Amino acid sequence: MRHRGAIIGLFAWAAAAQGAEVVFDTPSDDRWHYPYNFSPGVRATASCFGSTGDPEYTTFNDRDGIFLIAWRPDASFCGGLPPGAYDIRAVRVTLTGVACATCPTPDWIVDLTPDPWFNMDYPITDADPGQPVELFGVGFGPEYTSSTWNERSVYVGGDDAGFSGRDPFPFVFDNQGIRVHVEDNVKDQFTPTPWAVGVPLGYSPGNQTTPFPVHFDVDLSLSTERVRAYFQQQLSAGRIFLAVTSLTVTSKQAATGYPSFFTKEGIGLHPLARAPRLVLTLAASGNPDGDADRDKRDWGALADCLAGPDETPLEGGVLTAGECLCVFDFDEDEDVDLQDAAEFAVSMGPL
Ligand SMILES: [Ca+2]
Ligand SMILES: [Ca+2]
Ligand SMILES: [Ca+2]
Ligand SMILES: [Ca+2]
Repeated sequence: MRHRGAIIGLFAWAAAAQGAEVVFDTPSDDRWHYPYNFSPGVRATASCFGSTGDPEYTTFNDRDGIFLIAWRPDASFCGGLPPGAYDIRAVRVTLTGVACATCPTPDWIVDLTPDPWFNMDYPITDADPGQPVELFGVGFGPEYTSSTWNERSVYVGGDDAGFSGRDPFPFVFDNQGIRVHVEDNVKDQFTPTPWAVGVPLGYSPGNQTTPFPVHFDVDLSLSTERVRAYFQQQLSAGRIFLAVTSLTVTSKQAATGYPSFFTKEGIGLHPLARAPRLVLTLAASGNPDGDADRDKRDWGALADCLAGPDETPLEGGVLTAGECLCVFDFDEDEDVDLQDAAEFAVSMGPL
């Protein structure tokens, strides 16, 4: 508990530190990560399904249809600071489910709870109908790195010619912080905890003629806060990667029965088609150097930002105006002024 003493009566502190929403409404890269996607990166939709419902498909990845998405912070945002400079309070991804008057009506079954791996092994014995749409982090290697991969990159993963892990691959952290592939979690006999499960809004299976949103609210506390740290690191590195997958049981030629989403190239196919959206809720960290404290060094950076109430923060210090707002606008009124400085002063010390 911070002690704000007499200062608290002067300002509207109650509004502070909830965090401001930063919206990324168009990915830099979005791609259906599937062996038979012959137009990688430019395809208008991406679907998510598994391959474990058919014993013939032993060389395919269990999570066969994967939607890979990445967003880049633009110049107006404070990307590129040290990871610890970002106080991330919430992360929401919204995908738009494909539906239209003329295409096959989506009829995948909504299941909001992960199914144990042994229920999804052949023959399927899933007690609750449907399989959840799950969101995970994205790891790279051995072919690609987070710098070299883009939405047009050549597919790496299992197909009818042979088995291999995906690259990029969806992952969860283990207890040591190692990134563990989840695309073959049935073969590997474990049940990963997704970072988020997709919750569709206004979706009526088998009777849906308009696109609909599917929200994924990330549990940042998972793996002892390593999931939150992942987002901090990706903001710092300049591209935020996520994978949406499912073990949805389907047959080879099925036209529906599994979730399918618009990519950014799908905008225009329907008036309600939307690109994958990422919304970060960021609070002022007061810690531009990203270490474990708010100290005099951070104070020096704040002093360089100070421009007075309702003014754009000053350039010329160690931070740009956008970075000043990102790190020091405690009361979220789009300036860095003495109110913010007072908030910083009462919160100095170890984080
Ligand atoms: Ca794309
Ligand atoms: Ca189920
Ligand atoms: Ca610091
Ligand atoms: Ca302010």
